[in-house]
Amino acid sequence: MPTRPRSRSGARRPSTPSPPSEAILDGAFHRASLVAPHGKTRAERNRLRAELKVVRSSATVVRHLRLETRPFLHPPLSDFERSLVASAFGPGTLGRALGRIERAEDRIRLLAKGAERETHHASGSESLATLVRAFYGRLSSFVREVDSDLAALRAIASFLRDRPHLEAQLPTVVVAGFPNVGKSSLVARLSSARPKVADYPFTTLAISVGHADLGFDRLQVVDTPGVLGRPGRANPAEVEATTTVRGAASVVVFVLDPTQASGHSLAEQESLLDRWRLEYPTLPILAVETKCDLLRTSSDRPKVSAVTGEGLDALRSALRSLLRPSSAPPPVNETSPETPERSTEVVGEAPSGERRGSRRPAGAGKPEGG
Ligand SMILES: Nc1nc2c(ncn2[C@@H]2O[C@H](COP(=O)(O)OP(=O)(O)OP(=O)(O)O)[C@@H](O)[C@H]2O)c(=O)[nH]1
Ligand SMILES: [Mg+2]
Repeated sequence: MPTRPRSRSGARRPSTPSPPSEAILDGAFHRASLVAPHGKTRAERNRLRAELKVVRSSATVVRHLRLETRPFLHPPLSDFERSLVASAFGPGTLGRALGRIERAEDRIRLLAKGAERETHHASGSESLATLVRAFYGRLSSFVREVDSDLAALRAIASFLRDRPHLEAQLPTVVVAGFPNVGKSSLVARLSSARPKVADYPFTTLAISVGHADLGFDRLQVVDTPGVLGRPGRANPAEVEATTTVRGAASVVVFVLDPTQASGHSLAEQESLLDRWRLEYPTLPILAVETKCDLLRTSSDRPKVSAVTGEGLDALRSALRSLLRPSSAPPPVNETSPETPERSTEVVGEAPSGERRGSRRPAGAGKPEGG
């Protein structure tokens, strides 16, 4: 079995991953080495071999580069996915990497065309071999030049694989708030999602989605990492949560924990809520107090408990009235028609007749081109 290299002190060295270009070039040169040209004379076969090596190696490289860019282009990322990528990897990172790889493909095609032409004029096996060697050298440097872009694309692809794909046409409820307040517990109660629940902050580090049926339509319920609301000091999980609130929510359920078991005072949590209302004036934000099995305040906010299930029907009903298009018939399974309970905490409700989930919230910032 191969063993890892050891340093002089005998300790195992951590193996550094090989650059993406290495495997791409190895594969291309291997395929090119298998060419078996047919020709009447040896000179003819030599010339054809050189030509086929140029064609086959360049085509293999271009095909590999295409495979790396394909997940981002066919189908294209949604606006929300682009904004998630931009906030995690820096604005423009994805666009720059895709552009540079596309340019590398063009340069490789041109280079191959030129080398292929030259094989028609070269005479003698020695000069053909020199020509192919020179071509391989330039091909290698073109691919190596985009190594960092290929690595960036792979990191972004892996990031997106770990994130749910949100369906743009479905209404989306984003559950947000401070860390450890009970967001994931509530998402598990409201939807098919089963996120991890634990008594420490930042249990949730990435968004996840569950589905629910409000009687008239399917609904996406998104769990988010906690947000501490420290301006300019947000960690990546917090950035992901605010990007989701801004870019994917039809309605935000802002979870407040009045018990302070989360480690944060109610005033602290309310100040973030007030800030979001100012920042996203057209986004409906439904503030909900959770853990009402432990503490019930005198506020007029909806109260819920993810432990006993208390208040969940009223919460569903509030969401239904926020999300249901005014023209839609009442749900068939509803025994008594519910009067829309407008909480005093709900702001920026969608204009009547407009289904918020069918488009990006008007208050959402334009996603940064990734
Ligand atoms: N008594 C009671 N405990 C709750 C309730 N909701 C959540 N908890 C508890 O609060 C703790 C945090 O719950 P989570 O759902 O993980 O909280 P979170 O906001 O998702 O936490 P992060 O992902 O870390 O931000 C866990 O110990 C839960 O069991 C509730 O309604 N009542
Ligand atoms: Mg959580």
